[in-house]
Amino acid sequence: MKLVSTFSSQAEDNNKSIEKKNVILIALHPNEFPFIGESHGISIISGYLKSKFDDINVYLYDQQLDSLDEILKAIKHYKPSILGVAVKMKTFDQMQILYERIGREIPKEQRPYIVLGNSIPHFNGETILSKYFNDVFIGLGEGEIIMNDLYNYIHKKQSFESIRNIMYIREGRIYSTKRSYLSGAEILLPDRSRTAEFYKKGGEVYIEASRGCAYCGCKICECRDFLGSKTFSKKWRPRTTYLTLLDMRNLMELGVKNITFADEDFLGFDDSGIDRAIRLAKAIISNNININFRINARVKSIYNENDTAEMRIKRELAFQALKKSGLVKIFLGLESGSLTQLKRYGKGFEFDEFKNAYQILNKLDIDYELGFILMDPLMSFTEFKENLKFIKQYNIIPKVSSIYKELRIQSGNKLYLSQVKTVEIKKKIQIVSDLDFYNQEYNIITYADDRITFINNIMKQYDNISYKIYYLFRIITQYSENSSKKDNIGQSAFFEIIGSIKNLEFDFLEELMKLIEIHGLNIMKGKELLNLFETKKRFIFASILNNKLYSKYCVLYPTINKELTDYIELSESFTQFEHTNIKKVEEQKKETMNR
Ligand code: B12
Ligand code: SF4
Repeated sequence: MKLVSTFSSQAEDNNKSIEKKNVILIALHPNEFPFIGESHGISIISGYLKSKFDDINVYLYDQQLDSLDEILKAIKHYKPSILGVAVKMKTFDQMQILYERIGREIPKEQRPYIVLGNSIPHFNGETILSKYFNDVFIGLGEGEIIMNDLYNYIHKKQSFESIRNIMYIREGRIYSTKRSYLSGAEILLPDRSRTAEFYKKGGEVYIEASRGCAYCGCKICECRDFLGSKTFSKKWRPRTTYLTLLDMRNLMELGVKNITFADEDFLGFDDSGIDRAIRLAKAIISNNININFRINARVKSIYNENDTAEMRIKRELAFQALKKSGLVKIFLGLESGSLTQLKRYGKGFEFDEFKNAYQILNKLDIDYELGFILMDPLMSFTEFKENLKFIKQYNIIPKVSSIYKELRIQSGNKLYLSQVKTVEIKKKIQIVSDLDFYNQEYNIITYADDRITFINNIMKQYDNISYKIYYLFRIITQYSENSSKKDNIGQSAFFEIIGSIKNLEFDFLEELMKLIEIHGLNIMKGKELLNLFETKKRFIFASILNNKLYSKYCVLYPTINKELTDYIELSESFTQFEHTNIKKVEEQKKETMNR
């Protein structure tokens, strides 16, 4: 790697005219991302700093609420000593603009120490320092740690060398200090100064009850290198029940009625995690906290085949108690209905465990959404068929978050990537590209099985212009329940809409499967099917727009309306939306298939 050699380190720059007590934290946001939600990372860092330092002033800015001009104005006004930026996935272009404007608009002596944190800097620190910005600090892992130490350093209470979780470049060499993790008790109260603004705009509000994942073993997830750890004791760290409760109480006082636990693994380690969940649920009830909440859980947290009979009962009791205390939905990482694919993903549970978990959730009448990654580049046609069969067998189309979804191989995802590399060498083909830095993904060039490449090419076209609007509906239903309560942004209309889109997608995939079985990789017939299903989809979207099914309930109404109108404008044959036309195409298709 070529390193920059002429660097004047931030750490050696002592002539800054900055306000030592002021700190600004910014969360960048991808352009035109059709969703808003509080950036919990910067809120929790701010809360931590405020509780550690009496004299500190922390100001929160978020591109979802504030323009870049407003953010720059604040930097000029407050002259902070530290500017912490959360460079979340897909925001590196925003970071470049911000950096360039700081360089242009803020005199050198007034420039704060710039710290970049969150996932892009964490996984790409060396590249950022050597190729993009050589005068920033990279915050590794949990940002509370570097921000605490850097603030102490600025106030001459700590040496530069003792700052933890930092990466920086000096005289062409990259240095990084040892990773440190917070204990659960150090997950303090977040700064909720901007929560109400997000909530009022229909944005999602997050909270934590733990950090990390007790399993950290999936080959499609890099949590073991990020907020989790490879070291057993640091993998999963529960927050204190007291602070979780206090946080919820504060949110209730702000008028927030719906929240999502950001925890990757809400229940964590076996017995202790279940006991803790029961304690938390009881405490929520006894403290009269009335907030609906959603959690992420693993299949094994609901049913574990190694459990004793006593433990099995306890698990059910925990979910009953959680439901009683406000749990309205669980996100469950199922990811596949094929045994071999599940193994490749390293999910670490058995299908029998899912079967039991599924029965328990249905019995307890707890709503759930199943994470599902149908397509991965190493998938075989047999696995594809197994997945469709599985979805049908369990009748889970409405529960699967997306029927057609390609695995995203993200930066840092070494375990899955190494499986790809092995197949690439064996088959002498290139399956994935180099890392696409802006998207933070290794793009899939081809699938190992030609039949999957064929299906995927068609599905990509099918998804192409409707992706954004589909994503919007998906995210609205993800953060709501299919209930009749009127204070819920995701009313049943949304579930009906998303249900019909998912059913259509499933039918399409099934038809593609049959086509391949009967006709092989016949491009013409594939296109005919694509046209048919495109027309059906346009019909669904047009009727949503015409009937304004969602307008009464939804704060996201203007966004939905705009996206739908754009889609309709973009789709060429809008004028052919007559239902009769669809029937005609279907009849033609039947004839073709029968020939
Ligand atoms: C909520 C969430 C979302 C929300 C975001 C809402 C919002 N406004 O932030 C939505 C649904 C929009 C979303 C979208 C996506 N997400 Co998301 N998301 C999450 C989730 C479940 C929780 C995030 C959270 O609040 N965590 C809790 C807080 C405390 O952690 P944190 O934000 O990471 O912050 C800590 C550190 O990162 C660091 N830090 C953060 N900011 C800063 C700033 C500074 C200066 C410093 C020093 C440190 C620092 O310190 C913080 C406190 O310790 C995480 C999983 C998880 N549990 O973290 C996935 C996760 C972050 N998402 C992920 C992905 C892949 C995505 C998408 C790319 C998916 C997609 N293709 O659409 C998009 C990207 C869009 C975007 N830029 O936000 C991945 C990232 C993987 C990776 N390699 O980095 C995660 C880790 C899930 C996973 N295990 O795969 N996501
Ligand atoms: S259970 Fe979730 S957080 Fe844990 S390793 Fe698997 S995907 Fe990652």
